[in-house]
Amino acid sequence: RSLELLHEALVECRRCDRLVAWREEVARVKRRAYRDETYWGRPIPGFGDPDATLIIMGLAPAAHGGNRTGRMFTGDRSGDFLYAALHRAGVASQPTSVRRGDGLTLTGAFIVAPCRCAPPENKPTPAELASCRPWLEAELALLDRAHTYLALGKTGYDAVLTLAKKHGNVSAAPPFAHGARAEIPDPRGGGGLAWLFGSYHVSQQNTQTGRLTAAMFDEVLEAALKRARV
Ligand code: DU
Ligand code: SF4
Repeated sequence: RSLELLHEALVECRRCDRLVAWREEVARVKRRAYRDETYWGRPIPGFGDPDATLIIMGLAPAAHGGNRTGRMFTGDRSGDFLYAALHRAGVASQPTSVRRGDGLTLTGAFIVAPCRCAPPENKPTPAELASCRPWLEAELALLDRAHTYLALGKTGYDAVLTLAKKHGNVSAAPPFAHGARAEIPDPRGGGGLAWLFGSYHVSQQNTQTGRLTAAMFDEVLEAALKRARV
């Protein structure tokens, strides 16, 4: 219920001028293949199991993916790759994520991002990430059981460390790499510890080039899930 209230407020956010302009322009111009659809064109709430112990930290919505469908990683190649893996691991109820209302649910995992509006070239600025951070903190604060983080890419990895740093020392954490892992101060506060795992992002740029294979991703996901299920 409180997550729903947070999401109702989030989708009204217009704090970042550049991103508001971009998300709305993309929604107006559209991609030819989707021209008969009404794009979401707004901030994207987190998605998944409110009782999750595993938090999957992405980057930002894709212009014609989340920004079109209104759900994290839904309706694009990144999502095809991610949800197929989550389904193999027993986390996602379906291997595909096409649109909101398609019946997909997650068990044990919740997907968030440090930037909630589609940015030009998939690159939010540091100022935009800072503007969006309170939304992330507010959402994590409502995910009571979260204690393990799987970051997709360096921006997500650093976003987790930025939160953790408010609650303790993160200097022992390795820099982002595929397969990097660290025990860190709980990014939600409270004085406990959490685990952070890093993976290359599931973007087409990585998955189409073989930089990130399904086997590589499954391995990191399994390691994170094993820790999340402790
Ligand atoms: O209808 P609801 O229980 O408020 O769930 C909202 C939303 O979250 C729905 O799209 C399913 C998803 N979800 C999930 O993925 N896993 C859960 O355990 C509970 C809800
Ligand atoms: Fe608001 Fe975040 Fe979107 Fe900026 S990126 S407009 S802070 S929801």
